[in-house]
Formats: sequence, structure tokens, C-alpha cells
Amino acid sequence: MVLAEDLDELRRSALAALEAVGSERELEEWRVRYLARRGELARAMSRLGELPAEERRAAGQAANRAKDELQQAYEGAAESLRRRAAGADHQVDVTLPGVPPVTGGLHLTRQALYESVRIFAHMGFTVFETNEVETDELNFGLLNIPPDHPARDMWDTLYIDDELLLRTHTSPGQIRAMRAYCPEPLRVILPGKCHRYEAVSARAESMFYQIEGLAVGHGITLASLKGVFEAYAQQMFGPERRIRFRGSYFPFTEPSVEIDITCHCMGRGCALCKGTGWLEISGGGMVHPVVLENGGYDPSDVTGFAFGMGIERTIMPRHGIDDIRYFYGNDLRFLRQFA
Ligand code: FA5
Repeated sequence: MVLAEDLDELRRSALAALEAVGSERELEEWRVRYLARRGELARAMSRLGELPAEERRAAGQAANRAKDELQQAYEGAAESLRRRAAGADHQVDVTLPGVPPVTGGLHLTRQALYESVRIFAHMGFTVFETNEVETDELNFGLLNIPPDHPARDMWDTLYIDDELLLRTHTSPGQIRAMRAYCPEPLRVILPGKCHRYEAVSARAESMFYQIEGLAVGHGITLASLKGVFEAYAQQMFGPERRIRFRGSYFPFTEPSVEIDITCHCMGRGCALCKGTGWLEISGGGMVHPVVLENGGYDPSDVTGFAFGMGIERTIMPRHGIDDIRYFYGNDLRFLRQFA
């Protein structure tokens, strides 16, 4: 039965060719070659009439089966091509190069805050968090700076209304901490954001961070402040560093000092320290008796020291940063150097 064998061969080669089809165009070429009116299958079937009558029926049935099978295979291939095209957008090309994930990092100020907190924590200080929006009374009045006191000019203030303001320093937290701890002795640091209505320059920002330190108890002297501050400076900036006190004035400390640290030029004199060998990093002093009283303590019983340092100005020399405006200018080229 030569025709039947030809049909079988045709069916197998058509199915094999369909396996290799990968596009709509190739599928159409396949259909024209095998299934169209003048295609190979139609040509083979046209030979049915040449067969003797007794063979024609069985061969005709075999031809119809081959035709049905190829037609079904054609429709299946068309459907899978359609599905592949619809899902093409979602396909993952595993050979493409990867996209590195963008990782963030701690801001330079935050790193210095954490480092400072760790150092003070080892000396027994606890972090006390206080308000960024303060009352005039806490920011000034209870710190021994009544209304119209000339010392108010030391802090150019951003007021929210007659009573509320953005704190100009972390010192109002002293009152809050004392009221929270009194009558127990306390040793706290108060890190936080401060705001001043100031002309911005290479040395001054309108928003910056301070770390306030406060210790109240028996037998606390200016020498305690010196010891604590020297230990901090040496751990933060290097064991060779020294500090010195210079007489100063703050209404809430008596006596008051400015605290300087030896410059990294180690006294040889450089542009940063203007040839003096010293850099100012903090204000400080013994807590004024009026302030102790406002915090709830009896100044005839206990004493205390306090300091307040600006974080940005303190770490600028360490990183060779000559302009404070880089800190919050949000220039990633600057920030990434410290991430
Ligand atoms: C005060 O703010 C006092 N509250 C410090 C203090 C606390 C004294 C406790 C005594 C006892 P002063 O205004 O000097 O003081 O600011 C302290 C530090 O904050 C400065 O040494 C400086 O490092 C930083 N600082 C002040 N103003 C700015 C500013 N505009 N930009 C950046 N840092 C500033």
C-alpha cells in the first residue's frame, strides 16, 4: 500500500518540521507547505483516485486521519505562539547583567552621634530625649534668661507663636531631665536638632545638632567636667588630644567655660586653628543654682556640670570638611564618601 506509506512519511516529516517552527511567519510557511489546497497533503490525497476501488476506502480513511492530526498540531502551535507573544513582556532574561541594589548609609552626623553616645554611655551617661519644639519658658526663662535679658541676643530664635519656638540649643532639656530624675542624682546626654535664625555661612547653619551633657549629684566639680570631656575627646579623636577651658559666659552656668581641643596639627599651627593649635568644640560650666532650683534640686545640697557641643563643627576637622553647608546640602557625592 504505497500511498498509505507515503502518507505516513508525510505526516511524520510534517510534525517534525512543526517542532522547529518559532514564529508566525514560519508557521504560515508550514501551513502553506503541508495543509494548503495545493500543499503536500492535498497532492497526496489527489492520488486516491488512482487506487483500485477495494483499497481506496482504507487509504481515504488513513488520509483523513493524517489531515486531522496535522490540522490539530497546526492549531496547537498557533496557540502556543500567541501565548508566548502575550507573555513576552514578563519573561526574565537570565543572561542580562544584574542591577546592583542601591544601599543607603548612615549620615555623617548620625554616625558621629552614635559614636559619641557609645563613648558617653561607657562613662555611665544615659540618653534623655527631649522636645525639638519648646516653650519660651524652657528654652530661656527657666535657664535663667528672663524676657528682655540681653543674653537672649546670643540665640537668634525662630518663633512659632508667642509661646512656642524651635529650640535654639539642647539646654532646655536640662530642666526636663532634672524634673524627671529629681531627687536622684543624674548623668545624662541629650542629643538633638537645634535651629537658629542665623545667616548661613561656612561655620554656621540654621539647623545643626548638639549634644548636651548634664550631671547632678554630690561632689561634682569643674574638674569632673574636665575629666569627662578629656576622656570623650581622646576616644573620639585620638589619645594624644588634650583639652583646655577658657573663661566664658552663659546665663545658666556659673562659672562658664568654652572648651577647646588640641588641633590635629598638634600645636604646630594650621589654617583651621588659625595658628593657635586649639579648636573650640563646646560650651560648658557648673549648673547655675537658679537652674538647679528650677529643675527641683536644692543647690545647697547638690552641684552639677553641663556642656553643649555642636556635632558638625566638632567633626569637621576630623574629615577635612571646610564648609558646614555640605552636611545638609544633600549632595550625594559628598554624603557617599562617608556612607
Ligand atoms: C549653647 O548653645 C549653650 N547651650 C551651650 C552650653 C550648654 C553652655 C550647657 C553651658 C552649658 P553656643 O551658642 O555657644 O552655646 O553653642 C554651642 C555649640 O553649638 C557651639 O560651640 C557650636 O559648636 C554649635 N553651634 C552654635 N551655633 C551653630 C550654628 N549656627 N551652626 C552650627 N553649629 C553651631
